Amino acid sequence: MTSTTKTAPPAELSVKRIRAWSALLGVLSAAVVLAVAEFFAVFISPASSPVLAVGSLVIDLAPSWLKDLTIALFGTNDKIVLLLCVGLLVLVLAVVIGLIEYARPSWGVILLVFVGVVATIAVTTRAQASASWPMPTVLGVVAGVLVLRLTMIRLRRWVSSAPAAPAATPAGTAAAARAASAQRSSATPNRVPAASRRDFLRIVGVTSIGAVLVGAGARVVNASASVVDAVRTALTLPAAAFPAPAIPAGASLDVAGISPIITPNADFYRIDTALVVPNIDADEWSLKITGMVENEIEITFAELLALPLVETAATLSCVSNVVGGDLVDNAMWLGYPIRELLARAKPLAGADMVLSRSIDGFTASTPIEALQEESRESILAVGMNGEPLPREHGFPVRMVVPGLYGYVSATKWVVEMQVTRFADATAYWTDRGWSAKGPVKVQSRIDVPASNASIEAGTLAVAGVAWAPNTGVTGVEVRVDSGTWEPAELATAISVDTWVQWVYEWEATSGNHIIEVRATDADGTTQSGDPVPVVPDGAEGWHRIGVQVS
Ligand SMILES: Nc1nc2c(c(=O)[nH]1)N[C@H]1C(S)=C(S)[C@@H](COP(=O)(O)O)O[C@H]1N2
Ligand SMILES: [Mo]
Repeated sequence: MTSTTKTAPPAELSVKRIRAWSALLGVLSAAVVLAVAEFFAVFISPASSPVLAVGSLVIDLAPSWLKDLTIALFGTNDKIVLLLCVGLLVLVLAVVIGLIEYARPSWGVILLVFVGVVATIAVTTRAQASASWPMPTVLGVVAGVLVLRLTMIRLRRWVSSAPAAPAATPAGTAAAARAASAQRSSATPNRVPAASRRDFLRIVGVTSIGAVLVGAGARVVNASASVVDAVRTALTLPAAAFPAPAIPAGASLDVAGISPIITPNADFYRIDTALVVPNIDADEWSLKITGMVENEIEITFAELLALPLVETAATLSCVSNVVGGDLVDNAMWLGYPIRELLARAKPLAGADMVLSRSIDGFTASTPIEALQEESRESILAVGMNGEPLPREHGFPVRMVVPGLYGYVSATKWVVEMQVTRFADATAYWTDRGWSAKGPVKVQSRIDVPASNASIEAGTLAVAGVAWAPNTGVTGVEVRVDSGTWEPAELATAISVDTWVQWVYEWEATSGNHIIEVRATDADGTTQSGDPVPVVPDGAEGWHRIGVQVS
């Protein structure tokens, strides 16, 4: 190496400098991979970021003697050592990728993609991984490949336009020198060296700054999300002072493909306006009751958990749920009755609405009586199916009001309840054309058979769920090909607040058939067959499917 520096005149680009730049472009591409992956992990899950996933995979795969040795050597710093090792490995790989890509175009890209595939496997094999988890890594690698290619093209242009470096190169750099001279001989001769150099430096500068800003910003967000996740995982909720009665033995029908009576958290539908799920430190959280009250009150998370909590099942549904849609689910919630808190705050006469506010500014307008009635278990929920609320479902605290659509009642990440009047305030979706009040309409859905299914003639279970939360479903009927409505068998509902499973034994004969369902609630309201769109206060109509029987 020494001879290059000694013998070369102050040429624009010595082989040594070309190699240094190539190595740097490898590092830059790796930085772009990580920054872009970190950025998309913000929207998917902090744990889908490839760096941590690779670290975790290494921990899983490392032989136990190595783990023991690391712990023996570094004690509780073993994780930091591991991350440093992964970081060092990434750096070395990045340098190699850059050098190879310059000497043998496309080989660096291939190595980068290969490393990307390994990282994607690491992400996909994490225990909690969902289908979307590989996306940040894949998008990161795509961006990294683009940057590697585009910067290399500009480096080559610069090299080819620069005055030739001296031929004298030590054996070790022969390949790079060959590549450089090959580049020169095929170069477009009319490029001005200064312009190509400027071009190259500009793309390197802009990409570096972008990668650092995006990567660091996204890392900070992901780190705080990880902290909240860790706090949430470590949290043990108190037992309910008023546990829910056992789920009735007859609540679940034995029909393959029917919606389970309790929706697992991972499958529970999610709707909100949050681009990034808010990260709330439960210790910092508090809820204020403000507005038209005698006593404004504030309650912390610890104070809330110390109160006698109730456990109650309730079906949540979205006003945007189309007939037959899946924006409806049922969970077992743990929380404290809102009526008790309102009683402490003492609403003033004339108040008819509570405007609840999320930490991210979303608001919902709930009729105050829906929160005060003894007959309705409206709660400030802290638990969902035996766990603290998942972050995306409102950790640490949300509202759950049986019988009202989510947009007027189920505020997640709730931090304020302002007692007011419908005449004086409007909520987020009301300002966007939706109704100020949103009682849930009685609805029913066919889960099996699937729409357009091809089935064999014979006895067949047509089954699904029906719901009219806070009222209860008293009957479900099915009809085939616009024939007479036949009663379906109802399972035992957990309560009037939850959906109920139903099944209808159908003698399927060959041919194409239309199956429809309708439910009746405890007030005697039967679903109307006239279709009504979701805007402004919820869809109406019968769920209808077609099947081919052979
Ligand atoms: N903070 C906040 N809370 C919110 C919303 C929102 O956008 N932001 N959406 C509401 C709507 S429209 C519905 S249907 C329910 C959905 O709750 P889930 O995501 O837990 O199913 O949350 C409600 N609470
Ligand atoms: Mo909704």
